[in-house]
Amino acid sequence: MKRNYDIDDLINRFRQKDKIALARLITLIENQPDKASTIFKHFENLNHDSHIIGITGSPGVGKSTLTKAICKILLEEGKSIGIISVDPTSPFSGGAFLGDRVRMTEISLHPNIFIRSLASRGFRGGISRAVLDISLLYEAFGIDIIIIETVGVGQSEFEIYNLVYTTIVVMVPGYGDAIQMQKAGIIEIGDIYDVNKKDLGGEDIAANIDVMLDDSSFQSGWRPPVAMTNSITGEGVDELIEYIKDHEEHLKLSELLKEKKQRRFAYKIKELMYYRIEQILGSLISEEEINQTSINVVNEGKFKIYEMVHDIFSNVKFEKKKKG
Ligand SMILES: Nc1nc2c(ncn2[C@@H]2O[C@H](COP(=O)(O)OP(=O)(O)OP(=O)(O)O)[C@@H](O)[C@H]2O)c(=O)[nH]1
Ligand SMILES: [Mg+2]
Repeated sequence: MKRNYDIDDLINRFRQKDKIALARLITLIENQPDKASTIFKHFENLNHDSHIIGITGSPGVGKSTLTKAICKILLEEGKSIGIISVDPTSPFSGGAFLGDRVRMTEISLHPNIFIRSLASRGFRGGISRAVLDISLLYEAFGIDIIIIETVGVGQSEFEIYNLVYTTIVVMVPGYGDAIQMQKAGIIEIGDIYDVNKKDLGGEDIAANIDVMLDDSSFQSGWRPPVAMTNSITGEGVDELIEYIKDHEEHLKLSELLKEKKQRRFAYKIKELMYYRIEQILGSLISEEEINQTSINVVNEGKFKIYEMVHDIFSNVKFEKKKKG
């Protein structure tokens, strides 16, 4: 059943830092994307930036545990944190690790923390859209730090990489050799590398990454550091947080943050444009016309399909208005 919430009432409560209102607004935008512009219009005059961190790595390397450990320290510093977990089996989203999920719930009860999880399937418009919309709402809510957890398989980590300012790549002892990492493209996306589960070793892999980074050049002037953590005991997490802060500072002092912001929104703008183009095309080319063309293709020969599609388009005219 779709519930209708009064948007103005939700926004009022949202402004009073009501977590439930935040949750409802997220759900509203997820289910009814056409409401987004009405909702975001209320925040036009807000000027708050969160620092956005991506934590990525193979399944089971300890991303969620590490996120928890990071949150613990940041909460003590008085920061507010918004987590977005893009991970079907994550403790946050209630996968296999029910025990972890229960522990995470403790953290989620803290007034300064907010957790939202996305199953990687079943989202209208895809994960990256949902992630961007949720982060915008977190930013409007005034959250200091946003952490996005993604499993580093497939395309998603690279997509998410466009949406965050600091990417942490998490690895574990026995991960494999340097060449494998290079092949996986992992060495290009990290701003910080973390070898987690340091209680199980991992000096060798940390050294490998270091050597590899020494061989690379960094136009941005930022040479990614390599941390080692035990996210269960919290060992090394302080240092990791220092690296995060250093990177944030580096982004701010250079022009890089601006670049990253632009990349974040270029992504969204493109997506919204494609959506509009689809709508416009739908209004210019009717289903009937498409059906008729398919009949023609069958009657006149399948090898004409390209020509016929070309003909449809030759009757459509897109024009960009001149300015002024
Ligand atoms: N020994 C050891 N185990 C750890 C450490 N950090 C996490 N673990 C354990 O590793 C397992 C996986 O941890 P998660 O935090 O769920 O890992 P994840 O990367 O979020 O996993 P997915 O979300 O499923 O990809 C859990 O049993 C953790 O308790 C660590 O530093 N040392
Ligand atoms: Mg996880």
